[in-house]
Amino acid sequence: GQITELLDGPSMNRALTRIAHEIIEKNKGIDECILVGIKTRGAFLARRLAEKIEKIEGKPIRTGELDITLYRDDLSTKNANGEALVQQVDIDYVVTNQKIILVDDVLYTGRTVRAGLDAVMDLGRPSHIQLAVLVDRGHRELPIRADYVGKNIPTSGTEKIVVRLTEVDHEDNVTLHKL
Ligand code: 3GP
Ligand code: 5GP
Ligand code: MG
Repeated sequence: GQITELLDGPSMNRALTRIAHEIIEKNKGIDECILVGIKTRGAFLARRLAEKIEKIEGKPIRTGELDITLYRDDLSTKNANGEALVQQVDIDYVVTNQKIILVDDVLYTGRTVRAGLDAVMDLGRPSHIQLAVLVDRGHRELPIRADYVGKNIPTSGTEKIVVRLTEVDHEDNVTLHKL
């Protein structure tokens, strides 16, 4: 099918730079913040945000990772009828009274994020949980929204967003694929 480029490498980098600034501004600094990336690509995005935030603030920010797998019969079906399952929690800090910022590449039904919220809240009582995504493609099935969005991309159920990151895909871009 037809492929459209939505973000090239420089545009992606600018969006992440903006989100890094927004995170610092909204939280009045980053002392109580922990960035938690959802594998695979969300974890790389969390590391990129951490690098930018550290450069801006001149001090380190804590990071962690969650591995959440979505069980779906068919990723291309119109209805996202799968359930998200937390496979691994890699957060080496006390979360109680801290601000957790979940990071994912694409926000769609919200079921992955819901599983992420559960996993974090199982560890303690964060003061806040926020969400940063590179792409919000709409079609939420749960009352979940992102606090920081790289780009809003209204999609149909038959379209697919492909996020490529140099860490795993040897290039940075976001493309829309009409199936
Ligand atoms: P990523 O998080 O490394 O980008 O969820 C595991 C992987 O499967 C994700 O990889 C994501 O790209 C892909 N995936 C999961 N659900 C969907 C979906 O509804 N549409 C598309 N296109 N990819 C999905
Ligand atoms: P959810 O439907 O739970 O919001 O998204 C499920 C998972 O699949 C999330 O990790 C999300 O990043 C990913 N995902 C959902 N839709 C797409 C898509 O169109 N493209 C890509 N690359 N990932 C997607
Ligand atoms: Mg993802």
